[in-house]
Amino acid sequence: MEQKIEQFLDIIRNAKSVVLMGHKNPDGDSMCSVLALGHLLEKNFGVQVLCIYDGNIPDNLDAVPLRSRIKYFERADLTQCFDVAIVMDYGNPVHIGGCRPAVDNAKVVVEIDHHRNDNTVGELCINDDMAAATAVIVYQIARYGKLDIDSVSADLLALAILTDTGNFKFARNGDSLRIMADLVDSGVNIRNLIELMNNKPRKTVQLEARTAANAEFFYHSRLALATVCKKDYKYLDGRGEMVLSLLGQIQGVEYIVLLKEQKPEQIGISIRSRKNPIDQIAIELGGGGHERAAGAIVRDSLENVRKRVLELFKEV
Ligand SMILES: [Mn+2]
Repeated sequence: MEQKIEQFLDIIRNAKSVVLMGHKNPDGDSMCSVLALGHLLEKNFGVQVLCIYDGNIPDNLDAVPLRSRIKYFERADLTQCFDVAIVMDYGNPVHIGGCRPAVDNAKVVVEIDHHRNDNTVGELCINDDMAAATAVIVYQIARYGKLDIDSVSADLLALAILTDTGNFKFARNGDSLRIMADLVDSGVNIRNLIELMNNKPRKTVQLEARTAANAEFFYHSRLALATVCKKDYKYLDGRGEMVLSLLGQIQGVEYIVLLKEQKPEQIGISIRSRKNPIDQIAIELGGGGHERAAGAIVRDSLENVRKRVLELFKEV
């Protein structure tokens, strides 16, 4: 790891222009890690930095520091040849989406990720699948390189860790907690950061509440199933994590499914489990993910997808 960080810092010392990106439809870790590293590199090395994304940024991230610095890929010139492209928190090359030309045109490609990935795109891969967030690796790079972590980068790293660990529920080891302790000692205010993410439009919160209230329950109420139809889909924030989390708090519910009619005949499915693995169900639907948080997109009617999902859960 240290040798790779050393190599990375060497690459940056020799670079003038750097483009950074995370996965499509960025979450807190993806976007804030990109912005934090971009800011650190700009301030500490004087390189020219461009941060880009594909998809949509959730409303709750609209107020994060430097939010305006990350550009939708179509509004950036990706035909230019960057000295370095840094691909972060992406997991799989398909998740790079429309940002891909920036990777293909770069002289050197570096990746920094905490997903398990057999299909890497970087010549240099600083990957650690035990890290609770990509931001954990960014912090380690900054500390190793003795970079100045100013209050903006500190807030961004803290936001990335808070969101990806679900406020530390998913921390797999003590690293993210130790890093947060350092960040708090350096002036980060966790309460303010969480408050900054309470930033959704009223219609979104009302839709989320209504969707949870209208959920159906199956198989002795072990499965909760909620649906967002097409006319409401635009109000849903991100993947609908709030709805999934609300339903997951119900006593006796083991599995939570959210069906989202993104377009006619295109249904996004998010599946969560409180105990048993459900990634196999997502794979059978043509998707994938983690053991207890997975999803898929199926091109069929809402009614047919609902039937198929219910059929698959019959077995579990
Ligand atoms: Mn992540």
